[in-house]
Amino acid sequence: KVYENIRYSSYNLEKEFQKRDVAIDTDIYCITGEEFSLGRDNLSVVKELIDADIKVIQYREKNKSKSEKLKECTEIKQITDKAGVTFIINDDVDIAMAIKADGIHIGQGDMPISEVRRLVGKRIIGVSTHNPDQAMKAVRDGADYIGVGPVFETKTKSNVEASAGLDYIKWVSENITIPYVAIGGINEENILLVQRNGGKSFAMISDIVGSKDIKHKIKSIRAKLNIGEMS
Ligand code: 3NM
Repeated sequence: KVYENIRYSSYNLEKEFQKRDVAIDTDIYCITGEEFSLGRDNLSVVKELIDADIKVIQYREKNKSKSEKLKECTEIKQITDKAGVTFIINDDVDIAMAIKADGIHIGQGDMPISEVRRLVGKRIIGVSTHNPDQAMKAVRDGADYIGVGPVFETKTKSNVEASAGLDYIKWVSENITIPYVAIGGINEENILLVQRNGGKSFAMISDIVGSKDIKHKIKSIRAKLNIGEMS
């Protein structure tokens, strides 16, 4: 897939969108997933992430009840607040509001962005996108940042779209003016490839929460990213 010639490439987004100051610029954006966490619960994983100096954490749980999620998010919010870490909730706008989360992340099938904005006010809104059309629409509709993926094949998300590949992240890096986060199948082995194709922030689940030593994993990913920046 080559997106270079598509009609949007000369589209001037700045005219339509006033860039917001978003606390989302980070190197590694960690997402929870208890079923991949080697028996550890989300709370202890979050503590390890904070200990490893992760600055943005998203709570994502597809198999828990609303009340379980609310309880967990309430506890996590106390820790992230103390640590000055940005805490984003996946999908559940009501939980995000109840715990005063920093932001909400929604997918393509969820509520329209305008409706979410009406509910969450100035909180961060992130939107998953899988192609340039969706990226352009999310920007026009007022997303604060977009997810860009799946870059590679992933087993973590069910019903995931076919992988969007490195061309899509490259297109976003050249055409989109709001923060963006690469996602989907990213790991320590392939992260440099994503960086070389325009990736700046990298959202990861399984390679991080699924590693025995989370702190060590993050340290070695960061070492790779630093080398990539220098070369
Ligand atoms: N969203 P892992 S891919 C939650 O493309 C999610 O929007 C995706 O998990 C998207 O790092 C994905 O284990 C799963 O591949 C990411």
